[in-house]
Amino acid sequence: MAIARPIRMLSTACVVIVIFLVLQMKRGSSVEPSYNGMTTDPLKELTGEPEGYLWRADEHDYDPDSTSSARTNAAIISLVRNEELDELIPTIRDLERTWNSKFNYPWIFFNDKPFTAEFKKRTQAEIKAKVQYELVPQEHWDVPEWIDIKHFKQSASVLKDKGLQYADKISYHQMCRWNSGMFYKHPALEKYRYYWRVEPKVQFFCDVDYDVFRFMEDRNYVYGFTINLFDAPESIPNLWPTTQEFLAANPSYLSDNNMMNWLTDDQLRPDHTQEANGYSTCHFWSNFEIGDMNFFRGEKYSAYFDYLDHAGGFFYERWGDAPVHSIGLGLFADASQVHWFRDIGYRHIPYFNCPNSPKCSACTPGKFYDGEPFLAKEDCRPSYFKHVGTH
Ligand SMILES: Nc1nc2c(ncn2[C@@H]2O[C@H](COP(=O)(O)OP(=O)(O)OP(=O)(O)O)[C@@H](O)[C@H]2O)c(=O)[nH]1
Ligand SMILES: [Mg+2]
Repeated sequence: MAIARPIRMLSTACVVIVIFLVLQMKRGSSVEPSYNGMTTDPLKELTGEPEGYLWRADEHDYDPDSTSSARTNAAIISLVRNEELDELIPTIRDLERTWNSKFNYPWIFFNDKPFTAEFKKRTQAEIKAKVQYELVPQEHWDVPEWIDIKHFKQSASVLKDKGLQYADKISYHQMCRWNSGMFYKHPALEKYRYYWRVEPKVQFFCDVDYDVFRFMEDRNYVYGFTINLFDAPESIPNLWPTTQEFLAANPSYLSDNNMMNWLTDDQLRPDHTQEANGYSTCHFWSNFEIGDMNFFRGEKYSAYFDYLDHAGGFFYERWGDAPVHSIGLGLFADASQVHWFRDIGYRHIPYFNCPNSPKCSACTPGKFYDGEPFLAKEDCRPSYFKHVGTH
């Protein structure tokens, strides 16, 4: 039976439209991966332990009370408020269960106010290793005398109107400054080299069966991260211009194998790079850090922090310790000395680092965020992997 001509024409048109749409979809999906170099998320691939020699608790002495243990000079550190105790306890349990109950590194808690007896009692009950409670010296916490409080209040109110979280909370600015350039000067940390920073409410998902501090030391790593993110450009408009002034005055500080291409990438989120005056805003999310304090105590980072501190942006803007640490590392460290701990399952709301590994449970491999879909674009790993690598 012959098909009527109009029906034949309509069918042909439908086929042409379908072919056109399929071709368009294919084109769209091939554009993004060609930039980001992340056609598949490495966290979806099976992840094992890092290569090379690893120090294990069943092969060395990690007894909490041993005076000749295999522990290197390192501590777990946490700046925390008394009122965050209930949120801190599950975090301590997570890290003790997945890692520290095997290696028994000391925990050191820091606070700008004295810890309560309840805080000490309940935290101590969760930890076999030694625990210390330290007050932050006033001269490390107080707003420096060169900061004009009236100017701070005016700028904070402008930033708050722009919707910048915590902009008008002075203690948040003090905390960011302390984490940027003060924590490693605390007398209780003087004798230590490596630290693992922990915040209340974060979660750990994977068994880690090697001594991560020895791992850092053996490979001469200066910094380890889990999550790589974009920042709010409105919090740091003058951070990059101020950094450039510092670099112009100290050109020899720039590492030969630096991460400048990651710091200044203007392809993944051009609007961010423009708003932050040349800085991509990409950073290591510093609520998780495993680092070598000798890097921060060194001449280059120390001079950089002092320069930033006197420029006033910790108060007149809302410079965070994450971009400040990251820029310092990106400029002064060797890129090969920074390590992505892909095997440490981690969450600070709303982002994850969740590897595909039999050692992990209770997180979804490769899932980056929990919440609204717009959060997906905060992931800066495509730029980091492209410019620096996945090591
Ligand atoms: N002792 C003390 N600790 C603080 C203060 N402000 C922040 N902290 C701690 O500093 C760390 C970072 O503060 P958060 O409030 O978590 O900041 P954030 O991670 O940017 O914000 P959230 O997304 O709300 O978690 C946490 O470990 C806090 O417990 C403070 O004024 N005093
Ligand atoms: Mg936090």
